[in-house]
Amino acid sequence: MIYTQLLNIIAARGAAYLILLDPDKLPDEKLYPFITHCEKSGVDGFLVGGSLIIDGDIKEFIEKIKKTTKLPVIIFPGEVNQVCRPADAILFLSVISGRNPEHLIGKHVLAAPIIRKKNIEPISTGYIIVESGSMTTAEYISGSLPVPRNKPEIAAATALAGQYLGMQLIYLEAGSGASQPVPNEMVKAVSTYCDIPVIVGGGIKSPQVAREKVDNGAKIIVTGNFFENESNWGLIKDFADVIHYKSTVTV
Ligand code: 1GP
Repeated sequence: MIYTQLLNIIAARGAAYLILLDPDKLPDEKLYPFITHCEKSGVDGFLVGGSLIIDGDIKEFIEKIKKTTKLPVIIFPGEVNQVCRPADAILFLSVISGRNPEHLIGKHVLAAPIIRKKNIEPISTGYIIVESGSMTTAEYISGSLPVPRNKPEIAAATALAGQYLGMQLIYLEAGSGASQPVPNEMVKAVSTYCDIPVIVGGGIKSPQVAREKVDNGAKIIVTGNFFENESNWGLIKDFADVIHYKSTVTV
């Protein structure tokens, strides 16, 4: 089970590191070397998907990734048509920061039978979109208001409600390519108020910032955009090392 695997990594290494792969932005000639580099650098798994995919064929993309690596591939869905094998798991996301019923339950009703039929592990995730400067694709596409970035108490209450509804993870999302990541105070408020692991992603562009999120209680860090620039690939290991602050322990 991928969820258990993530919990084991968190217990052994302090926190886990996932990289988001965008089918629109990784052509084959970059995909294979990138995945191999991630694997060697200590990345724990991949998220695939996003709020908007223009060109990429997600099924074909996941097949290629699975042929290259044994690391888990987890769908990070923006739409029901992104549910496909051979992904290992799917973040079964509810946009609990918003009040748009389609993203709270509507899409889920359509996706659930497909997830069951394809035998993909669903990981129930409360998705909290956080204000990060200008409007992000996640905000726009989900048609929902983000949590104001200076209101950690709203994020904490929302996350706790997600936990009480039975969710397994909370995802604090600043949005892909956000100019500012989720504030440390908010990561701390949510992490101390809830008992379920907190994922933090969006706009994280340095190992130092990733480490700040972990120091404030994040249990999973996600980066995406930053590695679209190949000259940043050398930093993947630095990210993995600071996130795995208990890295002397072997999993
Ligand atoms: C987006 O949290 C992820 O959903 C990653 O964001 O692309 O800004 O790293 P970035």
